[in-house]
Amino acid sequence: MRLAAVDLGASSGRVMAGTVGPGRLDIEEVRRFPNEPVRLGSTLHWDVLGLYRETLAGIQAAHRQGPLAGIGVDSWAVDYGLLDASGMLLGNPVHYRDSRTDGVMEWVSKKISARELYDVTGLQQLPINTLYQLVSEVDTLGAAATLLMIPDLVAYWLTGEIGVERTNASTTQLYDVQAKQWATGLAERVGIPPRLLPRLRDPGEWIGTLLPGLAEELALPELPVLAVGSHDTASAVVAVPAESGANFAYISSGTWSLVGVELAEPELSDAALAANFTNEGGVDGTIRFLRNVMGLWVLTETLRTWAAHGDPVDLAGVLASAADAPALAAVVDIDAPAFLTPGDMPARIAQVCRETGQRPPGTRAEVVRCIVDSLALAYRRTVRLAANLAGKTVDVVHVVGGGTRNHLLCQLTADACGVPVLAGPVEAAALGNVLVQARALGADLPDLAAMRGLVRRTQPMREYRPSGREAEWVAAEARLDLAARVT
Ligand code: LFR
Repeated sequence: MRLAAVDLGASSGRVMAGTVGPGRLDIEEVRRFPNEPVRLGSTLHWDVLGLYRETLAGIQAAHRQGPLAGIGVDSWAVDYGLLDASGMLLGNPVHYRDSRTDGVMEWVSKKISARELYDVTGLQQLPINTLYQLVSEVDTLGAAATLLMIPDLVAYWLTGEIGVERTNASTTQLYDVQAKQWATGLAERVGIPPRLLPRLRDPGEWIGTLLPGLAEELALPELPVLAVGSHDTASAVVAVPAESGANFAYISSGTWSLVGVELAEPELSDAALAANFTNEGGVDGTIRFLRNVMGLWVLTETLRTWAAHGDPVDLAGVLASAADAPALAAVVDIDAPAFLTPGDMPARIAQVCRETGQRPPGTRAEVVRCIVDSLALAYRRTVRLAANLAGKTVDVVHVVGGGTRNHLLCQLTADACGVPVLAGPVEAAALGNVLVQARALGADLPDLAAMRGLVRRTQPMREYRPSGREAEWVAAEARLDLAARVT
């Protein structure tokens, strides 16, 4: 059966066509498009209508290449659109990197303690969380009738059906991770009207069929639209090709790097709260116990800065030179708030190096090496923390997503973590999306183990073995700890 996966990432979107059959799983890219934010006045927006237009064109092209049995939509998390009572979009969705949430986390923490928020939602504290975004616009919520997360908004435009899928709801910090319902009590206490929070959907649920007018306009049949793990990370984790019973950690590596382990129940200990680990909802009721590491965003924003200064560099070339640059010469805390917002990353890296008593990287290759070393160091810490906090052993780290193309980063991840890295598949989110649709339409994929087995048997993977330079990573980590104490 052939299925369309609409996978909208923070840097690019794509429509992929997947074919699933007994022992068969193929995925091909039908349409890829950039996802470029638009600054309007002082506010950073998503171009959500542009994404919708590209989505339609992608679905249409996918069906022309071979009849589709279903469509599933996943995207980055935490962002949303608001509808009025007549179902019209109220305003253009705002980008989670917009500065409207500055100071909001602190304001909310005076009303609801971090401990209480964590007890209910299990979520890590990040200024990007939906909760903080909604509080930042609380005065404008009066006109809103319904909140839809980005994939739910696209599904609504496709089908006319309203609802929010659970894996993405779990990233809002307005979802009760144990009761598996909206945390309406928390919402009310910060002025968010609970009426905004619509009915929840499970991955695999039938959302509806393409609206007749839309189907006609696109010359398509009224195809079914199915709920998938609509949070891209939830879909990506479905497609982690782990062996049944393996002790694995995963890194879903893209704009962000989501680093953690899979659990059956949320882990809400004081230590997990202090380490700022999140308990996001996964497909089939699993918990994604992980931390957001700043990810390839810092690298792409660095390349963007150089290009904006009229001096573009080629990624493959600069990574090759970075591989030859001195290892661990300068390392930064890649998760520092300084790296969250758009801007001149090389200047910020230099600044952080100076503040922490290190010589800033000089050449471009050194800047890139600093970023890649710092990412690998963050992976080392996070994988170990996840294992310790969850009482698990990690024997292998699975890296999935676009970051698997970065061989230097994969090798350094194996070196830093001290265990083998298995890298692939690249298009994990789209594969997870397709697999959940296929199951909903009757494919014999009863559980995550079956889906992962199929990915393992059909998709390319590359292994990286640690090169045994543990002492250098221990020393770099100690340097970072020391620097954190100085600043
Ligand atoms: C990855 C991701 C992360 C989420 C971040 C912001 O694409 O979905 O899981 O924390 O984007 O939405």
